[in-house]
Amino acid sequence: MISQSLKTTKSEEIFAAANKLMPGGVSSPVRAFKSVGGQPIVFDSVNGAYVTDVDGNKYIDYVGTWGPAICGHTHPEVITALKEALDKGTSFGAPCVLENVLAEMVIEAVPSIEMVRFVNSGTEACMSILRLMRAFTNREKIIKFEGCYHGHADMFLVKAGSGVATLGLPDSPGVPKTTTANTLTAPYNDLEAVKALFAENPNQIAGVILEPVVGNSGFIQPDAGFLEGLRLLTQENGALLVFDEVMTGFRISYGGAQAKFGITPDLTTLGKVIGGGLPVGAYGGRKDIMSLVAPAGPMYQAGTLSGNPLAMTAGIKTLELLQKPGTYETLDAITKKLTDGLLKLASDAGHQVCGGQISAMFGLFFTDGPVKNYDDAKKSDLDKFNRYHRGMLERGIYLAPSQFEAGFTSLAHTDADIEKTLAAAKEVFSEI
Ligand code: KE4
Repeated sequence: MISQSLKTTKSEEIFAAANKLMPGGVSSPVRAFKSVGGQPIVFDSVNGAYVTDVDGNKYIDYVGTWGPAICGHTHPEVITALKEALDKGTSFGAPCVLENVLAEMVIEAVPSIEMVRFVNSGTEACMSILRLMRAFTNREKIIKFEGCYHGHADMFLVKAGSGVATLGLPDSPGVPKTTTANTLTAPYNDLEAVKALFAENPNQIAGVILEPVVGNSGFIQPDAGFLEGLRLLTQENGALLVFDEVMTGFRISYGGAQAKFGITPDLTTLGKVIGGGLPVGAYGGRKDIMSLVAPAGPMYQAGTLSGNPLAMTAGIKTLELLQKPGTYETLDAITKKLTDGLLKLASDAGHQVCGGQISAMFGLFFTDGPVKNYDDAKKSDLDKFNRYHRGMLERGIYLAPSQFEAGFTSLAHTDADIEKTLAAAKEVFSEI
């Protein structure tokens, strides 16, 4: 039984069958609701800010397919553009002018990117950029931060966030010790720990990769001076600074977190929003570094469907929509109203709570906080989060099914949606 109040018969039937066909019944672990308990609802369709499940229940959606749906699901202009593109083919496996168009938009928008390579997922972008960091510096060690998630490539599955944290898999079987031996970790927001790693590994660290605003340990913002400190430390040590903006890119601002905070990394990864809901990832940065990528240079990376015309079309139209004046002010205002409202209601109901938002990304923890890193996040009341998630789901509010995820709003969310969400939260906070 998924819910006392929702009719979820078809979801249960379909998910039961899925479990016989696919590991955990899902194509990606976090969707299985393992950490929040209960079974997931099975989607039938999405539109704007809403999801409809196979039993006909409608929800206000704050996951937005994990970030891509920043303009709202099935935006009519994106759908129209895709329908036109379909008639010309779904994949070319050859140069296509649409790649030039999206590349120019990305280069124009993201301060660190002088040249870009398209791939098919954030994982592909992050694994490729790791190879590039090592190729450019001729060093093998990297620094990542506990709780940050950079996709599921072996070398990143060390104290990762998102689904790894959700499932309590501190590491994953199948990852050779030799692969992660060169992955050093530090607590997020801890510059001293990073300084110590550089001192202990002189001239061996290729670079530092991080989520400039964390979404995979729950929502955690960088402390003042943290990003600036990393920029300085990497320069002082001949290492590269890499912002994984797969989640924050074109969401924190049109130029991503790097534009918002005024810190320019050497390299950047992107995904989610730039595909507008179709599979796209990208990595880019300084031209002298990107020129190493095959066939311009010796560092190999390839992909059958990379840069395909459908994904490029969805990405182009999505970024065009985001370029409209006032977009990020609108996103910030609606998300601030939601987040401030949730925090006040939780606090008024007597719960320890902290959280925040930047533009269309938000989160909260059931603890007094502050939550500055993954360890802090893990100390929050996870059981209470799970009761909160379930209570909101039963009232038609679809939140990310894990404390170790962030929430996402879109241009399709209205004041009425926020009011409805806060009304549901008021009830839930009174009973959890
Ligand atoms: P994908 O391979 O899932 O496209 O991207 C990996 C990735 C890389 N970097 C960051 C900062 C990311 O957030 C992600 C993927 N995000 C998760 C949500 N936390 C995707 C959801 C899922 O794994 O199903």
